[in-house]
Amino acid sequence: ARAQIGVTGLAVMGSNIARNFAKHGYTVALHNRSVAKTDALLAEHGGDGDFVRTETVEEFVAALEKPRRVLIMVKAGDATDAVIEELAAAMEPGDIIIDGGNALYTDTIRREAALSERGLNFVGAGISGGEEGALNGPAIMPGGPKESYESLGPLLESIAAQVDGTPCCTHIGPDGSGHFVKMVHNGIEYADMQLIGEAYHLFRDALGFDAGQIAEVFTQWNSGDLESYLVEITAEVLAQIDAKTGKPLVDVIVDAAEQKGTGRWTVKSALDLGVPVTGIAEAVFARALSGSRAQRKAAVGLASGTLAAKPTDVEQFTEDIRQALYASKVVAYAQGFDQIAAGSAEYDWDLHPGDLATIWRGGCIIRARFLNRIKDAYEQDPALPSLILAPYFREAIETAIDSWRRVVSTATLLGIPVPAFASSLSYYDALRAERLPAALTQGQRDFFGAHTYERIDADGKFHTLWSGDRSEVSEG
Ligand code: NBP
Repeated sequence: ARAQIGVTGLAVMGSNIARNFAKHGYTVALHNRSVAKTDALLAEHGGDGDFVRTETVEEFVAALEKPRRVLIMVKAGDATDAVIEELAAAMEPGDIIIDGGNALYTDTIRREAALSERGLNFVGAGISGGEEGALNGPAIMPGGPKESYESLGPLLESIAAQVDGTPCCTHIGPDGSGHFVKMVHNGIEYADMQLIGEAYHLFRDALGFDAGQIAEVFTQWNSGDLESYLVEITAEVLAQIDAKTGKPLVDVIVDAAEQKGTGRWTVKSALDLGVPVTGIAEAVFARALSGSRAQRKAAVGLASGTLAAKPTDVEQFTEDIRQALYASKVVAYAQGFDQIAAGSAEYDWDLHPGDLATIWRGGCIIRARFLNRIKDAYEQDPALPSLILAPYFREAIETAIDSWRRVVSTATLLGIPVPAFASSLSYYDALRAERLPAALTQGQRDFFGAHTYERIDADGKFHTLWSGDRSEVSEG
């Protein structure tokens, strides 16, 4: 036995991570359900480092140094359970099984509990960065027993992306916490993509820019506060010319967005936790709406009203969109971090938001200059009630606020949908409101269901005898 790590599941992600380990000097045992993938990897990239080819699970497990460390990179769901079962039967107490797939965090909680009863360490590691990240340095979010991180951490940290000498990998917390934060990361990614999409839509339909012009704007933005992987690739996608038609590629792609489900998971979890992640939810719904092709086709031509007035100052409106994007992005992250805090409290995970901002600075899809600001904000005040209240973001929004309102109102008058810009602004306005209409909601609930309400001037719960003499009684 001489391999320090084993990788099973050698599709694109698993192969690239195995190569990444090998390039960092580790001996990597390789396994895949069908041997063909193992052999293809060795044929193409066997020269990347020291690999041990195995065919059966028994051979694979026998090739590993103790405590054995196996990274599973198979299709998330039933396949993961099947592979875990086979491995667990062949492994010994103290060995470590890592699931690097996109597992639902509640599955990870279940798996960790079952495996720890058998003496095995189970680590649910969220891995972000796609194929390229897997090969050259992803962001890794491992959750599981702290002890296992002592043996596993150095390996993961060495293959992770590095920013300013800091690896984009740290022990997140117990059981499902790694996959939970990876899920919220993906939710934030959805919101960020939707916001960028809305900015693009405004340039196209409010200012009449073509894809090439919009690409230039995004390229320029990428050298400022908005610098990020998503803004960078947006410019590249918009600049791409279709070889077949000579048109911008984006103009020949069908405008129906698909999803694999991690955004939906984030919103479902947020609903259960009672956290308003409006930006993420709007992003998930916007993709669903775009995909309702028959309905959309039938609705083309519906009235748009008569209030359309295009912005006259192109330079000003361009800056307005930039500011609206930045402010809405702050809201999306603030909401995502609220969900993380709520998950941490619900499951007793003791998560550290500043650590997450630190490891998301590189490797992952939402990597951005902006994350340095989030890291600083949590360093200054680990108990921030909302990211929006950190001095830096508070001021950024103060600078952006008029632009943000102009963008949302202009879009509304022009009939351009901006669900994420608008809901983020509403969220911000609701958060800072001194009095919300929720008082009326409570009155209604008490009226039809005797659900009681609290008073601003007395402790306790109260109920008005709505169907009686309408006097108030104190409850409990
Ligand atoms: P896929 O998600 O396409 O999974 C293919 C792999 O799963 C193959 O190795 C396949 O073996 C194996 N597999 C299946 Br399917 N059913 C199996 C079973 N019952 N028993 C054993 N092996 C089984 O691969 P991927 O796109 O490389 O993604 C791997 C994981 O990483 C997924 O969980 C994914 O969600 C996650 N992830 C992907 C990305 C990305 O950008 N693609 C990013 C981050 C995370 P076979 O070769 O024998 O069919």
